[in-house]
Amino acid sequence: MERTNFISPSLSSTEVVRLKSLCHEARGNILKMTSLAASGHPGGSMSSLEIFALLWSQAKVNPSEPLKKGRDRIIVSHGHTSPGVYSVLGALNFFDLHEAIVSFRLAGSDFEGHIERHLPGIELTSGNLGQGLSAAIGMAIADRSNGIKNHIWVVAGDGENQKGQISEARRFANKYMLSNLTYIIDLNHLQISGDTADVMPVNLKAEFEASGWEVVETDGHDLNALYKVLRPANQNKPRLILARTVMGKGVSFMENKSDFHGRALNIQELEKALVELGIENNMEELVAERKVFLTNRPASCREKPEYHLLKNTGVPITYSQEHKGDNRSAWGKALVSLADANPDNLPLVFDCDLAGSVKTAEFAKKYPGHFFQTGIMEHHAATMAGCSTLADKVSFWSDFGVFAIDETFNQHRLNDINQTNLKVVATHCGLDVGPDGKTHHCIKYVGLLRALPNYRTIVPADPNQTDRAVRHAGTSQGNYFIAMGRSKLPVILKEDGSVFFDKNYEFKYGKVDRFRAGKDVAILAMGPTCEHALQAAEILGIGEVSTAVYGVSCPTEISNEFIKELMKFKQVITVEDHDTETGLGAGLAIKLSELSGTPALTRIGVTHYGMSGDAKDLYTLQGLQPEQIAETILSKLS
Ligand SMILES: Cc1ncc(C[n+]2csc(CCOP(=O)(O)OP(=O)(O)O)c2C)c(N)n1
Repeated sequence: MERTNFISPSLSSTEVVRLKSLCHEARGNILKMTSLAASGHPGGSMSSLEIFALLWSQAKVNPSEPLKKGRDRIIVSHGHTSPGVYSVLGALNFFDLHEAIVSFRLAGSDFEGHIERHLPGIELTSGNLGQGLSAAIGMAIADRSNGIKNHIWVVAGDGENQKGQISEARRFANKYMLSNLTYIIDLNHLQISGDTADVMPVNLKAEFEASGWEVVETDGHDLNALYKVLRPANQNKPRLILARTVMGKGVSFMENKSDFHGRALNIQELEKALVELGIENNMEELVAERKVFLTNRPASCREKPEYHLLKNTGVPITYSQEHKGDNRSAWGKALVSLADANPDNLPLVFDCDLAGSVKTAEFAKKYPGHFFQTGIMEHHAATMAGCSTLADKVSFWSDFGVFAIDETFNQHRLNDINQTNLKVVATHCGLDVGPDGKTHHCIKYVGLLRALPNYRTIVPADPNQTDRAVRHAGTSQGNYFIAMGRSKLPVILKEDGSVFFDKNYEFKYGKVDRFRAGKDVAILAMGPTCEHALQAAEILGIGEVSTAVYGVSCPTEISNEFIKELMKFKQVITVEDHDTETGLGAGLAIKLSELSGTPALTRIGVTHYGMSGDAKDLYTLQGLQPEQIAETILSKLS
C-alpha cells in the first residue's frame, strides 16, 4: 500500500486499482460477518466503505504503530458501521481480518457490534449517535495545545446529523478555527425509518455554511474525486464533505433499501449477493470456525488506554480556623496553583458561560490559551472535554451540578465507556445553590455517578479538603466528579480546635475521615452537612450520647474495612444534602444488606424536590439543621 499522507495531489493508478480491489473484498466480508452473526449493519458499512478505505490507507496512521504521537486521527461517529470499519482495518493489517469476520458480535470477541477504541486504528468507541464530532474536536484542541500538526477526519451518517449536539459542535469548530478538521457525512439519504428527508429534513449545506464551514460535495464512491476533497491542502477552515453514496452499494438488490440499514442477509440472500460480487462462498468453514471460537477464545488484542496526568500537585493551600469561605473558591485557587506548578503541561479548562460562578475566571485570565468558552452547549462540552483527554491532556470541566451531570449523563456514559480522564468540578450541588429553586438543585448526582464505574466521586467537607481533592484528581488517573455547594463553610476542626485537614493532610481516594470518636451512635456526613453533623454531636453530647462523626468524601467507594468499623454501632445515621433514595445512605444500605447483624440505618437527607429560598431555610424544611438531626437521632435511640 502506498501511503500518501495526502501529500500527493492525486492517487496513482496502481493505488486506485488496489483500493478498488480492497473495497470489493471488503463488501464480501461485510456481508459474511453480518450473516454469520445474523445481525449488524451492512447497508451503511457498504456506503461508507470508500471513505474508510481512503482514510485509513492514506492518512498518517500506521498499523504497526497505531498510537504513535503526532498521528492523524480518524473518528467514526456512526459506530454501527463496524463491519465496514473492521473489513478495511483488517485488510490494511491493523489486526487480524479473519478473526474479525469469524467472531463479529460474539460474546468475548474484540469485534463488538459498535466500534471499540481499544482496537488498533480506532480512536473512539461510538454508537450513541451525534457525539463523534464533539469527540474529534476535543482531540483536535488537545493536539493543537500539544503543538501537534496533524489532520482529523470524522465520518458520520446523514440520519445521525439530525442530532442537536452536532450543531453545538460545528459552532465550536468555527469559533476556534479548527482548519485541520474535516467532517464527512455519508449521504446515502436513508436511515432506519426510510428516507432522511421524510424522517426529519435537514439542510446540511446551509446549516454548516451558516456556521462558517467550507462545504464541498462529491461522489462518495469515486476514489479519485473523494481523495481530492479529503486532502487537506489549502484548507483554512473546518470542512464538511457531503459524500453522495448508495446504501448497500455493490449488491443490486440491497442498493437504496433502508431495510438493509440494520439487517443481515439470510443464507439464500448471501449466496445470491456473493455470486453477484464474484466472491467465494466459504460460509460453511466460517460457521464451523465461529463455533470453535466460542469455546477456544484467542488472546485479546486490546490495548490498555494511555493516560496523561499532571506531574506536580503544587503547594497545597491550608485555610486557617478563622477562614470562612466557599469550596468553589478553594477549587478555583487550587486550579490556578496546579497550573502554575505544571507550566509545560497546562491543563485544559472548559466553561459553559458560568466561569464567574464556578470560579474558573482566574484561570481564564491567567491562561487564556487553555481556557475554552463553549457558551450554553453542555452536551458538546461534556463529550469534547472528556475526549480531549484521549489526546494527552488533563482537562477540567466546571459547571453547575445540574448541568454537569443531570443534563449530560449520556455524554458522561460515553466518556466512561471510552475510559477518558476528565475532571468534572461541579459547583451549586444539593439545595445549596442560592434561591434558584428546584430546577437548579442537583440532588441525584451520587446515584448517577455510582452507575458509571469509571467515574470517581468526591464531595469535600470544607475548603481544605477541596484544595487537596482537586490536586489529587489532577494528578491521578481516570474520571473524577468533585461536587460542592455554593455557601461559605467553616473549616472543619479537630476536637482540640486545630485544623482537621491541616498542612500534612493528603487526600486518599476512598478514605473516610473520623472527625469525632464515639460509641453510642455514628453519624456519616457528606460535604456541607459535615459541619451540621459535628454540631448535632455536640448537642447530643449534652445529653451524654456518645456520637462518632465521620466525613464520607467518597460516597461511591465505601470500603469493607469501614463497614467493619460501623458494625460496632447499633445505630448509624447518614446525613446528606442529597436525595436519600440514591445518595450516600442508599449506597450504604446496599453494602449493609450483604451482611447480617448490621446496625440500624437512618437516612437523613433530601426527600422531595426543594423550593426556592435561602439554603439555610431549605435545610430546615428537609430536617437537615443540627438540632433537627440531633432530635431525629434521639428519637431512634429512645
Ligand atoms: C442517539 C442515538 N439514537 C438512536 C440510535 C439508534 N440508531 C442506530 S443507527 C440509526 C439510524 C442512523 O441513520 P444514519 O446516520 O443515516 O446511518 P445509516 O442508516 O446510513 O447507516 C439509529 C436511529 C443511536 N444509535 N443513537
